[in-house]
Parts: sequence; structure tokens; C-alpha cells
Amino acid sequence: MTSKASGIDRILTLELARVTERGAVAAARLIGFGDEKAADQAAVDAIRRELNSLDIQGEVVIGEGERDEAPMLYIGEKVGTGKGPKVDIALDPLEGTTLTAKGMGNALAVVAMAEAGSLLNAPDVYMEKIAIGDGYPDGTIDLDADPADNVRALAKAKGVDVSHITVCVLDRPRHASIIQSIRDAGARVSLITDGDVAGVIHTTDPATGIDMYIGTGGAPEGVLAAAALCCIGGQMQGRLILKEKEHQARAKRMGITDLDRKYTAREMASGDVVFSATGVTSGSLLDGIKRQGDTVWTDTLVMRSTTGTTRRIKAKHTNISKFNLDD
Ligand code: VTB
Repeated sequence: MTSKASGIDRILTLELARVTERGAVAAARLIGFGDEKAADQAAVDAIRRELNSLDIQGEVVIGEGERDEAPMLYIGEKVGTGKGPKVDIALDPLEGTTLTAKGMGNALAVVAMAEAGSLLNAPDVYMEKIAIGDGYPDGTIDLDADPADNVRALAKAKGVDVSHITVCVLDRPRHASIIQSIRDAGARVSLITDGDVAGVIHTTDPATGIDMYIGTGGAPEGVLAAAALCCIGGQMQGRLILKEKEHQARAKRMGITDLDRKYTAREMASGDVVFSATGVTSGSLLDGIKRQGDTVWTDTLVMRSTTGTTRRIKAKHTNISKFNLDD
């Protein structure tokens, strides 16, 4: 029996769950203290330490920033023991630093791993995004169409009235016209303050009541969301916003030649992709970290594109000292 469906050893799927579990537990110690940086740093330290214990030749392609602006988990940083498969790593150790600092729901620790060369190397700029779940004809949505047309097309494909379509949008002034267009078409808007990786993933799960995600958020979060959809199904389009010369130069340095390109999910993440997210604070996707004395409970979604397996791992860790936290 082989443990390899293709490039990545399947044991790494469970290892990746362990990585985000530890990142989430570390960040959770800072929930509600109003210190975004400290919460992020705690997740970064834990995730970096755990990634470095894996038998991979990893390179961070989506990380905390570029080398000159991020001391750890910067784009280009090598992670892992240096043995094992060559892999790209995309991560957002704490997706929702503000949510964590303010003690609000839906903060996640997120890491994706894929065969080397198969994740889009994107600079940390904004990305326009649109996503829907699985089971609709290709081309149901288009980033360049009016939001109103997109919701009408989805309602038709789903066989429901437009009023039964709910679109998740980041609550930002820049989205005023998108929100108006969705409502003018007769559909509903579900606003989130942060965390559009979860926003995109919600479209794949009918239980969330979210049918579509539209809006502009971080490009790193866009690639991570695309990695998730590669595993779980669904359609997505994303386009980098590269209006400033400096952003264009950064994109070119990363090998992007067509600055206006509209990427599908599979153009942002392809091949054998593993995605793991652990809840930091409870939300509609995952439960947050619970702790009692020396015991912690974690809730993780881990999935792999090659096999299409999605696992929800609720774990109880009875000895927090094994997490190498310093309390
Ligand atoms: C976006 C979104 C993220 O922060 O990056 C957003 O993709 C930042 O947008 O999920 P603003 O600059 O408007 O705040 C998140 O919401 C992460 O917190």
C-alpha cells in the first residue's frame, strides 16, 4: 500500500492539522486583550516552529510579507527539516488579528501546502474576488459582471428566487456600490467585519446560508481561499489590484507578467493541495479554542485536493505543556 496519492505524502495532511492547531492555541492566549500584533506573533511563532519540524523542503510563497517587512514566515523563507517533498506553503497564521484582539468570532489559523510551483506567488496587495459553491455550471459567475447579474445568474442556476440568494461581503466603504447592486437585484447581503477566507469557504457549505462571496480583500487570503476551494469544490475568480507602480514592480518580481489577469481558483492553486484551518475564536465555520486548566480543545477543517477528503477534527489535548507555550 502506498501512502502517496501523488506528490505529498498523505501523513502530511494530518501533520498540517497539527500545525494549525498549535497556531490557534498560541493565538487564543491573546483573545480579547486588544493587541493584534501580539496575537499574530504568537501564531507565527507556533506555526513556524511546527512547520520546521515537518519532513518537507518547504518554501513560503504566501506569508507574513516580504523579506524586508516580515522577520518570520516571509515570502521566500525555507521551512521544514529539508528532507521530504518540495512544497509551496501559503499561510495566514492568524486570519483575523482584529477579530482575535477584540474577542470577536471567526478568527482562524490557516495553512495550505502544495507541490512546489503550484500556488500563485502573489504580493501582499488587494485582490478582487468572487466565489460560489460547488455544483453550478462553469461560468455562472464573472468578476467583470455586475453583482446584480451575478446574483441573478446564481439564482437561475440554483433554481430559486433571487431573494433566496445571500452574498457575503466585507463591511467596507469601498463595497458600497457592490452592496447596493446586490440589494437592487433583490438578494440579501451578509456583512462580515474581517476574515474573507472563511467568507469564501462559507459558499461551499449550504448550512451557512451563504451562496456567494464578492469583494476586495487581501491577495494572500485570496490564494488561501482558492487552495481551500481546490479541495472542497466551488468556483472562484480573483484579480490582483496593481494600480501603484511599486505594487506592479513587486508582482513582476514574483513572476507575474499579465497584471490584469483574472485567475480562477485552479489557476491560483493546483496539483496536490492540502488545506488546514483551526478555529481561534468560535464562528460559523469552526469552534474556537476552549481551555480548562491544562486541557485545550481544538476544532480543525483539513482537506486534500487529490483525494477530495474533508476532515473535521475535534481534538482534546490533555497536556498543554506539550505545545511548547511558555506558561
Ligand atoms: C482583507 C481580508 C482579510 O482583512 O485582507 C482584510 O481579505 C483587510 O481589508 O480576511 P482592509 O484593509 O479593508 O481592512 C481581513 O479581513 C483579515 O482580517
